[in-house]
Amino acid sequence: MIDMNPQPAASREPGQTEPDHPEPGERAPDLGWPVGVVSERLAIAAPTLRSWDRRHGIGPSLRTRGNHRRYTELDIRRVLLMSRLTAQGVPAQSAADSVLAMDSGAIAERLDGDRGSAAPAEGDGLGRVPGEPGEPGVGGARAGEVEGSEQDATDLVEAIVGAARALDPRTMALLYRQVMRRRDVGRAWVEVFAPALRRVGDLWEEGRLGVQSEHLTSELLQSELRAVVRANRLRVAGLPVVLASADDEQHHLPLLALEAELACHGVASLFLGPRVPSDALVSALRESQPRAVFLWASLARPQAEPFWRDLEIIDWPLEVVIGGPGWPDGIAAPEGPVTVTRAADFGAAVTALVPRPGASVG
Ligand code: B12
Repeated sequence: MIDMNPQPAASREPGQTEPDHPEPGERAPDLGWPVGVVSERLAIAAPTLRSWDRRHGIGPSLRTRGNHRRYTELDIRRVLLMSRLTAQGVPAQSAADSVLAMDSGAIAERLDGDRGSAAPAEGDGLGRVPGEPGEPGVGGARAGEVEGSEQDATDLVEAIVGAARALDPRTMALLYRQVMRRRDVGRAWVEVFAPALRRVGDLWEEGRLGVQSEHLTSELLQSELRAVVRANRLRVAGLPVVLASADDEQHHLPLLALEAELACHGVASLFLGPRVPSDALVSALRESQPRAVFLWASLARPQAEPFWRDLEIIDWPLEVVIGGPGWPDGIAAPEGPVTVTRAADFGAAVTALVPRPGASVG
């Protein structure tokens, strides 16, 4: 969390001087805060602070006699607002222009209004980054951390869509981490990632955003979700659940979200990914003999396809869980020990795939 009010700083007039190097851990000198302290306090990399100063005029208004930068509290608030605006997809120069046009009252008002939709932390100095090893069930908020609010989720969706339109991978990655710091994988997917993807898809359909933005959004999300899987790899055990997208189906982000969530539950997956030919899937099932397989389809599938008939050779109890808007109604399970159920949402799929007595799908 960003501490907005640690110790008061500037109580002298601009131009007054003080020793250049305060002792480590010492209170800020009266003149203001050095760049390293501001960097640590706001979790913004020092080179970024220097660049905002040099290029956009968002920096320290004071200098020591030795020409070292010193930030006043107002300078720090300007930086904080700059970081929020850029995180929301506002180009740096426009963000700087807005910030510099505001007086201290307007800045304070804006920052107060933004509370609860805090800017993403820069660097990895703040809180958990998905993929950090050593925590059980890594992939969600730490105990004691404030959970993301509904407003926060709406702002994050908008900010992610803004970063997609601006083709800004850095901001997008920071936003994804911000989402994952405050939520477990399931909530992150349902509250932020899926709504952001749907918005991106709608904008693409309306011709208001290029497919390159869609690619960027999904590529970076894949790395974030995979980081959760990596961090939990040593915990997973047991027979894997097979995760695959239907034949010719390129969409597979829901599989990645499921793999991450299952990993947090200690459930192993055999992740086959997008466009798995039906015959290859059936072979994989025969070789691995899983208790369950999850199949995703975003694009419309035919009512009858050979896959369902091919399942007749399965001779152990296999639960086939289908998800996604592409599956038609009324898919019938073949004769034998295979059951077919439809998961209407992410939670239903998790319930069906995590072994728990009496689990059912919606
Ligand atoms: C990212 C994306 C891509 C990426 C895929 C990257 C990847 N690795 O997955 C790329 C750029 C490659 C791509 C390609 C294409 N895409 Co595309 N894509 C999307 C996008 C933005 C997100 C896909 C996604 O993950 N959706 C999953 C969730 C977020 O959305 P949902 O399915 O609507 O969710 C519903 C339920 O499924 C449920 N739900 C949500 N999450 C979960 C999770 C689980 C586990 C469960 C069970 C349920 C569930 O809740 C929702 C209902 O309330 C969608 C937009 C969209 N609305 O989905 C378009 C979208 C799916 N794509 C679309 C199209 C047309 C294509 C292309 C055909 C474009 C083209 N001409 O090349 C190709 C597909 C080629 C192919 N053979 O598959 C259309 C499909 C329209 C249709 N129904 O036919 C969509 C809907 C965009 C649009 N609005 O028009 N795409």
